[in-house]
Amino acid sequence: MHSKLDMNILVIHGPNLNLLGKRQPEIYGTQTLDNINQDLIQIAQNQGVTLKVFQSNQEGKIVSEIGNNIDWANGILINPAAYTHTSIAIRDALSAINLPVIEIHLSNIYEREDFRHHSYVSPIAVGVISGFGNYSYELALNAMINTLKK
Ligand code: CA2
Repeated sequence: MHSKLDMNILVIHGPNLNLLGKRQPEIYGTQTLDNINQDLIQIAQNQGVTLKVFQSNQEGKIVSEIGNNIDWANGILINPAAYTHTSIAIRDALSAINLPVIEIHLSNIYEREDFRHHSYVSPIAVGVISGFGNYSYELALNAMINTLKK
């Protein structure tokens, strides 16, 4: 039995992450997005936390999902994928809702191409977790729960 923490966390996966486990396993691992989501839901349930999970390949849909959860979410975990490096719109949506955000990457974006070294999201995030494969998500969820407990 676990007491309810009364925390709602929105998890957003950006473009192409639906391909996880199906393409380029040497970079992104063999776990599918469904596996990752199931693990997160399990951890959340054990701690009495409610998760909502969303994936889109479209920038505007991600912007809308952020805005639509303004009254529901207490925190946001986001792997913006390639939009990390391009999207002022996603950064603005995250700033506008004024909730703690943790940016997640499966790969270590700093050991990769130069264009991946800049993130529009990092300056407005409470923290960034990059380079631990699917474990990056688990670390981020625990970090968010810890942040919201304070
Ligand atoms: O390391 C990460 O999590 C990234 O956010 C992944 C993005 C990339 O653009 C970022 O620079 C770093 C790419 C996600 C694409 O995911 C795929 C998964 C399987 C097969 C192909 C792409």
